[in-house]
Amino acid sequence: MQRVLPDGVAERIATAGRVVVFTGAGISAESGVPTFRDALTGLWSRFDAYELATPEAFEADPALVWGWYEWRRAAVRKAEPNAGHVAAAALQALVPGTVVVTQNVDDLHERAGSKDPVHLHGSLFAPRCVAGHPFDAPSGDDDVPDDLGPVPPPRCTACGALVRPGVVWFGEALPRAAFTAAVEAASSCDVLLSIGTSGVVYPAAELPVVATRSGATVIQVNPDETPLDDICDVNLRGTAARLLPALYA
Ligand code: BV8
Repeated sequence: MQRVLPDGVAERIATAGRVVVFTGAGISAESGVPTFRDALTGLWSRFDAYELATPEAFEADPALVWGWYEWRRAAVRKAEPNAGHVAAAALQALVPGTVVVTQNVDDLHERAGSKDPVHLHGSLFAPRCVAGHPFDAPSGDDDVPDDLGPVPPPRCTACGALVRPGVVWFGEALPRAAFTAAVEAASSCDVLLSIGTSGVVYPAAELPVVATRSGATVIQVNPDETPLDDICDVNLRGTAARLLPALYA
């Protein structure tokens, strides 16, 4: 596999002791999981993800929002990790000081073998009731139809309250421990790889800035331009599944 990095940067990565792999929805795109902005096809195409992923939307129409997340969760269950996820896990094995920090709510990093990925925005697989009690999501949802629509959310078996997706919605605080761990990793790493994120959602999008201010080399992998282009040392135009494995070739 041909090398994709300028020489100086290739050495920087090869000698890095601490690496952060910071990922967004783009790393799961080649697994067939729609990116966040594209997570609205078919019946969902008339909605805006930024409006559905809010407490207000869930309060206004719990079945609509719960149905969207069930549809997304089923899509993730049918997907497999791609070469990008596998490369992130391989990097952790090669460089033990590597931390995967993801904005994604899928479990593809885990299924590719990444150890303890930091989930800044929660998970599709950790529903809880609005009072905070964990809820065991039914595992047999592989037969969810592709055109799933609104579905009334279940009720908590402990308190009877509505069950909600275990994700961080817009206007909700990120899990303190996760964000603290992510900032700590970004501020003490030698290299931060920003993979498949549009870099528009905060405070997650601050992490590459934290890294570069701390003297790390920041490398972006994305087919498109993003607001992060200007703060990255290297912008690799291409997909995660193709370029991430090549970083260590
Ligand atoms: C909060 C879970 C405060 C739900 C998500 C400044 C500071 C702090 C907050 C703000 C701020 N400015 C604005 C805000 C408010 C807001 C925000 O950021 N708004 C944006 C729209 C401007 N932030 C919040 O509300 C956050 N909370 O600040 O709380 C607070 C504090 C105390 C007490 C109370 C409140 C919460 C933000 C989290 C929202 N939840 N996800 C769900 O998934 O449904 S965010 C969601 O959108 C994703 O998780 C992801 O983070 C984001 C989308 O970004 P990407 O992952 O990048 O995906 P996207 O589709 O956009 O882009 C994909 C990219 O991949 C593209 O660039 C594409 O080119 C590329 N790509 C495509 N294919 C490939 C590829 N790349 C590589 N390979 C490929 N094959």
